[in-house]
Amino acid sequence: MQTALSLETIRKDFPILQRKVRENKLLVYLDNASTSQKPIQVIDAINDYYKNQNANIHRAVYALAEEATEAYENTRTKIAKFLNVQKREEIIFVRGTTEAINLVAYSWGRQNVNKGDIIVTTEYEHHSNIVPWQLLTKERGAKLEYIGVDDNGELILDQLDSYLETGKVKLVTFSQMSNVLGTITNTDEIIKRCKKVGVKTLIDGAQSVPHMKVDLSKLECDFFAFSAHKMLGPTGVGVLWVRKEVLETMQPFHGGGDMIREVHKYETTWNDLPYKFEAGTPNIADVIGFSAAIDYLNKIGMDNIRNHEIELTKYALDKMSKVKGITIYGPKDIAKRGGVISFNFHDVHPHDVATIIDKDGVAVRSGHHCAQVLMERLDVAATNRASFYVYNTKQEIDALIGSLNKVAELFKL
Ligand code: 7TS
Repeated sequence: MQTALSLETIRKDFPILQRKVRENKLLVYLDNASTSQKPIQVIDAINDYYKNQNANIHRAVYALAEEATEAYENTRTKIAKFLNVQKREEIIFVRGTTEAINLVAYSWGRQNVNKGDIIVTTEYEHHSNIVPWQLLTKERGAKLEYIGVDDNGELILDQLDSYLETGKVKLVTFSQMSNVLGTITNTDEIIKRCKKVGVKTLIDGAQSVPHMKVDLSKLECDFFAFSAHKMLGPTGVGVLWVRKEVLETMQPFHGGGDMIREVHKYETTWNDLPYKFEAGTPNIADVIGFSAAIDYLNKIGMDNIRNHEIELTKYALDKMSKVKGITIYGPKDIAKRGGVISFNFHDVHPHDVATIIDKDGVAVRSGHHCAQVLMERLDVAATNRASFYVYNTKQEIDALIGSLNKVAELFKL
C-alpha cells in the first residue's frame, strides 16, 4: 500500500485480527461489506469518552457537558470536511443508512409524493433502499419502479430515461456501490439525467464512502446516506446529508427533546438545522468513536484505500476464476467494481460453503445479503460473498481459495 502506514502496521492496530477462532485458526475476516473491524484508536476513543467525559450534550453548562458537546460537534465538522460539504448543518446524525433513508421517505416523501407519482430505485438495492419506498408509495397511492441490472451487473440506464419521460418521477434512489455485485454505479450520469428534468436523487453511500473518495460538492445529488460501522467506526451511527434548501422544507422525523425551540400545550416550534432532525439523546459515545475512524481513514488516505482494494480484488478475481466450478457475479472490468466478490461454488449451498471454510477461520457472508430483488434477478437463492478492506492481504485471499479447495474435496467435486 502506497501510504505512510504499512499493511503490517495497520493490521497491528486491529486487535481482533490477532484472534484465533474455531480450532486455533487465525481469523481471516472477509465480511467487510457487512461491517468492518475497528482499530484500537476507535475503541480507545469510545472508552475514553465513558471514562472521562460522559455527559449529555447541548443542554448543561458544566465542564463535562461542554467537553462532550464539543467532541460531538467537532465530529460533525470533521465529516463535513471529509465529504467536502461547506455547510456543517447539512450533516445529520442518525443510526445508520437504514434510518437515513427512512427519514427521507417519511419526511420528504410524505410531503412530496402523491397519487400517481413514481419513485425509481434499482434491482441491486439493499432492502433498506426498497422497503421504505414500498411503504411510502403504498401509503400515498404512488408507484415504485426499478432500473434493471444487465448480465454484466450494471444498471440499464435506458430504463431510467423511459421512467423520466413520463414526467411523474419524484425521486431516483440508488446505491453508489452494490453490496452484492460490487458494481460502482455511474452516479454522475444518473444525476445529470435527473437534474435535466428537475428530479431529485438520493444516493445510498453505505458501500462507497468507506472505500473511495466521495466529494459531495461535486456530486450534485439531493440526499446522501451512509453508516459509520462499515468504515472502521462503531455501530449505531450514520449520516444523512441533505442539501440545505431541501432540508429547510422538510418536516421533522422524530419529535422530542433537542429538536424544539419552544413547546406549548398544543404547538411547538422547531430548533435550527441540524438539531431539528436529531430528537432525543443521541449516540454520543459512538459519534465520538466515529471521529477517530475518520482520522484513521484520513491518515491512510482514501485513494490509497481504493488502490489497495483494486489490487486485492484483481488478485482475488484472477485466482478465484481459476477455481473449477466457481461462478462469480458482477462486472469483469476492475474499474467498474469495488472489493466485493459474490460467488457460487458448484451447486453447494452457500451456507454449507461458509460453514466449511469457517473451520479454517475464514469468515465470508452467505445468504441473500438483504438484496432479495437482486437474488431474483440473478435467479439464485443465495450467494457467498468475500469483501475486502484496508487490513486484508493477498495471503488471506490465498487462505480463502485453499479452503474452497477443501470444500471441493469434501463434496468430491
Ligand atoms: N445500503 C447498502 C448498500 C448496504 O450494503 C447496507 C448494509 C445498508 C444500506 C444498510 O446499512 P445499515 O448500516 O443501516 O444496516 N449492508 C449489509 C450487508 O451487505 N451485509 O450486512 C449489511
